[in-house]
Amino acid sequence: QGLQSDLHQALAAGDLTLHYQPQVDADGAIIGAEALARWPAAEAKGISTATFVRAAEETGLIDALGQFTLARAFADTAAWPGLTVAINVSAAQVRASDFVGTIEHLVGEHNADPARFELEITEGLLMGQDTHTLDTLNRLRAMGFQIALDDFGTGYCGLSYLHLYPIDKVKIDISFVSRLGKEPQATALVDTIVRLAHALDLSVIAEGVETEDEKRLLMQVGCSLFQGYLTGRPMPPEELAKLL
Ligand code: G
Ligand code: G
Ligand code: MN
Ligand code: NA
Repeated sequence: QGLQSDLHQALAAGDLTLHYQPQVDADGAIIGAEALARWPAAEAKGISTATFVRAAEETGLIDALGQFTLARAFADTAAWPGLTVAINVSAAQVRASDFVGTIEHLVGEHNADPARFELEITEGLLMGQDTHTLDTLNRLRAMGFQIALDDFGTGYCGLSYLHLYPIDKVKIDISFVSRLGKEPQATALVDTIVRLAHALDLSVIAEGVETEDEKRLLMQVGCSLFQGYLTGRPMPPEELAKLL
């Protein structure tokens, strides 16, 4: 209750910001960045982004939070030509009756080029296999947005949804990456995910890459895009701009 009204006020007051985590290729070149919401006043009280995003999802504030993130990412990204920026969107946002209209409005307002953005969805959104979700994702794709499947491998859907839905990229979940080099089966598992993605013409990025060893094992199985503390923590936009 308290968190809900605090977040409502913070959004209205413009107290939230976005940090950006670099995504790099095999040569270390920054090819993109993931936008991650930050609320400094909450963080100071020990409330994580995951906690307030979940609260927003549970209380209907996710549309307002989502609109903040989209608008801020569209504005920040204008200064970074050539970079693809990934934006997390919650299932409840995509399922809202007029997500496409909302996003069209924001694109117009910021004169944004959808082709420079990737919308990160999760398997949970796809589990329902409903036509509204399929239609929404198809329309976003037709506008030029790329669709990435976040936390890949942690959900409970079958593999069939991978070709039923318009998906461009999968993000290998950190839970697989962090087992590389520790558990013998981890490499085989990641190898299978990469092969599956490539067989379906999807690109693959590994998230939560923290060590050179993980990066090396990922490259060995054909994954050549990385995101994680090894190549850069989430940082304010000014800091990312300096790295570009
Ligand atoms: O850096 P990290 O602690 O930021 O993120 C925690 C969780 O919050 C992740 O699951 C991430 O996807 C999610 N998240 C971060 N920013 C946003 C946002 O702007 N919108 C949504 N829907 N989720 C976000
Ligand atoms: O759910 P999603 O994948 O969007 O969230 C990514 C989360 O992972 C964010 O909270 C982000 O801050 C965090 N993160 C990014 N890189 C690393 C990493 O190398 N290690 C760990 N443990 N977390 C990371
Ligand atoms: Mn994400
Ligand atoms: Na993830």
